[in-house]
Formats: sequence, structure tokens, C-alpha cells
Amino acid sequence: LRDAAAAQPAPTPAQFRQALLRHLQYTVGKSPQKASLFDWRIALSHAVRDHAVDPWFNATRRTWDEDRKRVYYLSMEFLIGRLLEDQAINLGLREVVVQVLGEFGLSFAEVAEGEPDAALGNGGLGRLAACYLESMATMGCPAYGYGLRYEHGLFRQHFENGRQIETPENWLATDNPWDFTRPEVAYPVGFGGALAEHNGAWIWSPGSQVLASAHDTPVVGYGGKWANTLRLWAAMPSADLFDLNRFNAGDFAAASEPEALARSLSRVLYPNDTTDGGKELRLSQEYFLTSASVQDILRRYLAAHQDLLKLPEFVAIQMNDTHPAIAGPELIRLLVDEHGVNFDTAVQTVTGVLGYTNHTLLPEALERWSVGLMRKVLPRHLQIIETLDTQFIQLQGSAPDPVRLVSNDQVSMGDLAFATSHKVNGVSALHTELVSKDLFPVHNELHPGRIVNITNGITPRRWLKLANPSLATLITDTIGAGWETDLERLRELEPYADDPAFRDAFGRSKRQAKEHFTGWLAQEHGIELPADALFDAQVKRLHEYKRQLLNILWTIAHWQRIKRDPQAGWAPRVKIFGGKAAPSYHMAKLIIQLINDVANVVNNDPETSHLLRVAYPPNYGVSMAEKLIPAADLSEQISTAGMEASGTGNMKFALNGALTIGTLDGANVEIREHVGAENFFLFGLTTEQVAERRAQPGHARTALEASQTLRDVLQAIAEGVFSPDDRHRYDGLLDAMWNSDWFLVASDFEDYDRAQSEVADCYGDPDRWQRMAILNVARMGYFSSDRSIREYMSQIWNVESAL
Ligand code: 26Y
Repeated sequence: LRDAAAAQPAPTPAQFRQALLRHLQYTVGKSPQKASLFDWRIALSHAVRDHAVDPWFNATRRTWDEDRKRVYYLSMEFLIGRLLEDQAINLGLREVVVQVLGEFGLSFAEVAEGEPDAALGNGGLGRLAACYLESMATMGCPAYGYGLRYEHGLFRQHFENGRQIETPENWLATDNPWDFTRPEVAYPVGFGGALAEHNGAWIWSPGSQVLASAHDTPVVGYGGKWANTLRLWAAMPSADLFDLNRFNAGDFAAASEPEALARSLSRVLYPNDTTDGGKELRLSQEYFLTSASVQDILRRYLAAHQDLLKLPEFVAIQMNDTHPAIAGPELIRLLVDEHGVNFDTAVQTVTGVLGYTNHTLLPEALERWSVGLMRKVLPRHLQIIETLDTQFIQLQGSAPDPVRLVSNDQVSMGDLAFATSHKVNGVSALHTELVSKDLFPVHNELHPGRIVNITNGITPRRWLKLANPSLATLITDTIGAGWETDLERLRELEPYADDPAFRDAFGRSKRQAKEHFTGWLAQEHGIELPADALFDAQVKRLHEYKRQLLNILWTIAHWQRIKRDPQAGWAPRVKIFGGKAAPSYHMAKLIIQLINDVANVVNNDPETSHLLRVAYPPNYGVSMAEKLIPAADLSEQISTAGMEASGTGNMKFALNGALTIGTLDGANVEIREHVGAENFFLFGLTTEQVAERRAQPGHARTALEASQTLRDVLQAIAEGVFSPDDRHRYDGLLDAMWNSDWFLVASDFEDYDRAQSEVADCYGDPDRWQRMAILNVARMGYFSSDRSIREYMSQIWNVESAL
């Protein structure tokens, strides 16, 4: 075994070729003559994966040998995307792969395209978990990711007559070459049943049990010096639940029913990222993930230690939002009920271990479980939560209206997570401020210093080196290698912002990224776009607070203006939208339909189609983002101030040289500070002004009366210009615009319009635009997820790098 801190030397092309052919023949069972793209991909994945195993073993063994503290990142979502090229890059194998595949007349890109995305997440929170896993491995932070091995990840989206249709995603339908199955690692997870007291101790006898069975994926850091494990739990029947007698009697469906029920725990990812409607299956999934992970963590700890009170010295558990917040009660239960620890000591120990990351202030996204459901599914945990609640009330002394963990017959998972964690973090400076002041003011006073800010980050390996080879190569040619793990080095690009030759090269790299994207778009979706236009993109989950509506309403206004004065020298623009709506989110789906309806009219208007296009490729996800983001000139980050916790797409765009049009929301604030106010198109009300405006009765109507432009837009929609087949399709949306407008689309419209004119002016001066874009790239180093992870390690986890 090689030393863990030393990356292995890359294989020669001849060695790699031999390894590839060996896997093609002996793993896949094909000859090079007969192999399909699928066969090549599986063989190649195995050949690449082989190189992950030594660093993985070494890192694991060193962590044991040196008795290191480990970090456990518990998340219901890991939005990973494809792994083949990512692993090849991190293992230093990309060049040799390109060369060897070339010898067989294959391109790496076409082979890699066949891999299905691991879409085990909804959006930002899940993608953040994936970036953090990659950074922890790169930084040599001993860590495990724990999640669920959903059989079906986030649904696939397509459009029929402009409407979103969801179909099941099926990433495991074909072999998953990254998966190491660990049938020997399996834990029972109990549900329901009864509680009994015995000599002052509580005994929980679950009514049913499901087995959690481990599947591991190695996560290799950049340079191949360290690798961690992503352990995903699959649900299995705990006994042989298949009823052979019933089957033999001909009742096939009933024979499989108990088994199917057990497996349903890891069947499908919930496609919601705000409300969840108190579904029993969701609560059971959360407990299934948490219980299996906590059992695994304690088993590993007790294999090397005896004293459970020392847990915080060796174990840090990070809860990705409240979804695994049952970890507090579960750990307390195990310490008290199974290991005889005194309750208060258990609480103290557990609090020393846990950290909680908050990702949202939206009241509807803060998890609350009804006491009745809790009692039914997790009776012992409810009892522990009620005790914690009593203690929390006592802590608040004589407060007349104390904050409760349980109130109105509901358990507040945010308050529970806060009470059982030693650190609680927000995900951007503004968000953390609001978490302290608006969400947890009482907790914050009782526990000053518990709330910390860790501004989100993104991995530059996937989001620059992999996604944007033309820019990455230009950067390396200009400042040398090393920026991949030290992103602040991009600062060295600053002087080149004034170098005409570099600006030219930078412009060419953007052009290449655009051609790569448009080529894919034409081939995959039959959408043809002019690569010389301004690419103006908004890609993210559909949400009213993200205000895709503001964007499409402005697009209509822009179209109307072009039609009024076609010769006014408009810069050609392509409006690109991407993103999915939760299947039950009616208004979000209506906005999708409006975007598609507008696209249909605008793109087929011969007067304007050379100046304005609207493109909404379906099924936006990680792999589409990797092609789309490098091609963008303008990044739309236009949420109502105070509502987007951070955003991470905003970082990906800016790092790839798109300029941002945005509000003072989430991490936009810090991005603007870093890239410079003069290199950012700011508009809109501030968080404070949003609160004031919302308090003004009739603010929507007032704003509309002040904007002829916006009234013209709404009128066209009302007249059925975009829905001639159904003039009333958007009545509900228009009514909301006139009478409520909670998200302040009307209030921010005029200022958005002003900022968009500045964008157009600026784009008309290519030297100026290029200069601003280069300065954006040069100043985005702070937003590397390596920086975020370094902060988690020192401020929350108290863990050292092993490298
Ligand atoms: C409770 C359940 C329905 C639920 C499931 C998923 C609730 C929320 C979510 C996902 C939330 C999410 O993705 N939040 C985003 O997290 C990003 C990473 O911190 C932020 O950048 C982004 O602003 C925030 O919306």
C-alpha cells in the first residue's frame, strides 16, 4: 500500500489501455469490436475506479491508526450528477483517458454522456452536500456522507403544450459502477410499537423493523491524496417478508406487499423543497437515514473507544437542515436507554457532537411534525423531545410566552435542532443575520455564540475545471496550475483584465463554451440559438420567491419594445430558463407554462426572432448546468430580498465569467462585495424595504399604476396574446399581481428594467464587458467550497486535516 499523502503516479497510456481492455473483457464481457458506448463506459468507470481504491483504503486506515476525529455529514439529499469525468480529473487520469479512448476512435465526452446523473436531491441543499463531500476529500478531512440510496431520484421533466409533465427517474436501471455493496453492514430500524417502564428505564418495543443496508461510493479528492466514503442506505425487509404460501395460493400481489412496504423507505426522493404536508413516509425516511447512520457512527466509535462521554472529541455530526434533526433524540435515546448514561449527561454529550445548518427562513419550509404522528411512528423520541421541551422552558425562566419545541400539537424541528446542537449556522452573511434576528432570537439570547455564519461555496473542480475546459485551460496557461486547490490565486488574473490579447482569448473561450452548449442544445432538444447573442440565464428550481415571473414579464416588455421600434439597435438576446417545479406547486407550474407560451409566440415572430429568443430546455439538472453555466453572459439572481438563503448557482455563473443582475439577497451581497459594485448589476428593494413595502396596503396596485410598461405586459397576457387557445389561463396569476404580489414583482419591476438597460449598454461595449467579466472570475476565489469546509472544520467540527 502506498502512502496516503502521496498521489499515485498516473499510469502510462499503455498501462491504462491494458486495464481498460481487461475490464472490457472480464468485467463487461465484451470485445473492443463488439463493445457499445455503454460497454465502454462501464469498463472505463471500473478502470478509473480502480485508482480510487488505494487512496480510499489508505485514508480509512490512517484515520483508524491515528485515532482521528471524523466528520459525519447527514443529508437527505446528495445531488451528485455524473461521476466518471469528476473522478478521472481528481485522480489525474483525464489526459490518459482521452488518449486511450482516442486510440479506439472514441471521445471521452461521448462516453461520459451516457452516465445517468445521480439526482438524489432537489436543488441547492443537495448540490451543496455534493460540493462539500468533494471538498472534504480534497482537504483531507476524515469524513463520511450519509444519505439514502433512492431507487428513483428527482423526477424527469418534459413539456406537453408548455405544461410540465413528470416521469420517474431510474438511474439504477442500468449497472451503477461506483457502488460498493456492503451486505454485511446492515442495521435494524424500528418504527411504532409500544413503550414500557421497567425499574425507572424506558423500553421501546417497535412494532415493525426495516433493515438499512449500506452501499458505499468512494469520494476522491483532487490530486488523489485522500478519499472519503459516501454511504447510502437501502431499505430491505428485516426478515423474509415474502409470503410463499400466499404466492402459491395465487395471491401474487399480497405475497409481496410487506416486502414492498419495507423497501418503500428508499424508493423515491420527495420532490418538494418547501412544504411537505406531514407525510408519514417522509418522517419515516428521515428516521431511517438518521437511525442507521447514528448506529453506524456509534459502532465505529466503540470499536476504538469505551467512554461514550468522550464522543465529542472524536465525532462531529452535521445535520443538513432539519431533515435529520431526529438525530438529537435518537442519540440521547441510545445513550440513555442502551448505554445507561444519565439523561442530562447524554444531552450535554449529544449537543457537543451535533451541528445544524439552516438553509431557509420560509415558514412553510420549516419542518413541523404533528405530535400524533410522532407518537405513532416514534413514541420514545416524542417522550425525549417533551423532556427537552420542559428543560428548554425552564431555561427561559419567567418568560411569559416561552419558545417551545412542542406547541400547538406540533414538534418544531428547527427549535429541536437548535436546542441539541453546539453550533447552528446560516449559509450567507445576510441569511445568518436573519436567522439570529428573525428565526431564533430567543435561542440566540440564551446561547450567545452558538449561531455562526459559514457562507456557502462551490467546488472549482467540477464547476470550472470540468465544466469549462476552455476557460480552465486559459487560466492555467496564464497563471499556471494550482488554482484548482487555491482558488484565491485567480486574483493573479486581475492585471490581465486590461490586456487586449487576454481579453480576446477570454472572449474566445466564452465563445467556445457557447458553441459547445448550443451544439448540445440543437442535438438534444432541437433548439437552435445564435451564439453571438447575449445569453441571459435563469436556472434554478421554480419558486415564486425566485421570481422567474419578473424575468418573463420583463421579456414580454422587451419584445413589445422591439416591435414598437425594431430599428433601435437592440443587442440580440437569448433568454434561457431552466428548472423544475414541485409537482403539486400550482403557481410555479403556471409560471412554467407562461414561459413556454411566451417562447412560442416570441420565437415565431419574424419581426423580432433575430433579436430575441426564449429557450426553456426541459429537465434541468447538474449535467445540463455544466454545459449551460459556462455559456452564459448574464446571471439572473433576482429573488425578493431576504428570501434566498444563499444561492450557489450565483457563484457558479460568476466564476465562469457571467455578470450578475441581482438583488441584495443571500450570497449576492458578498459576491458583489468581492467582485466590486461596479462589476455587478444591482437592483431592487432591500430586505428592510421589502418588509416596509409589504406593510403598505395596496402596494401592488400602486406599483402597477406607476408602470405603464408593466401594465402593457399584463394587458397582453390578459388579452390572450400568449394563450389564444385559453384566454383565461393566467387569470389567477394576473389577479395575484394586481391584488397581493407577496413577492413584490411589481414593486421591483421598474428598477429591474433600469438595470437591464444598463446590461444592454454595457454589452454594447465589448471591451468594458470583457473587463468586468474577467474581474468577476479573478475575484471569486472566496467562494470555493474549500474555504467553506475550512471554516466548518475550525469553527464547528474542531477537526484537523490529515494531509
Ligand atoms: C422539508 C422538505 C420539504 C424540504 C426539502 C428540501 C425543504 C427544503 C429543501 C431544500 C432546500 C434548499 O435547497 N435550500 C437551498 O439551500 C441552498 C444551500 O444552502 C441555498 O443556497 C439556497 O438559497 C436554499 O434555497
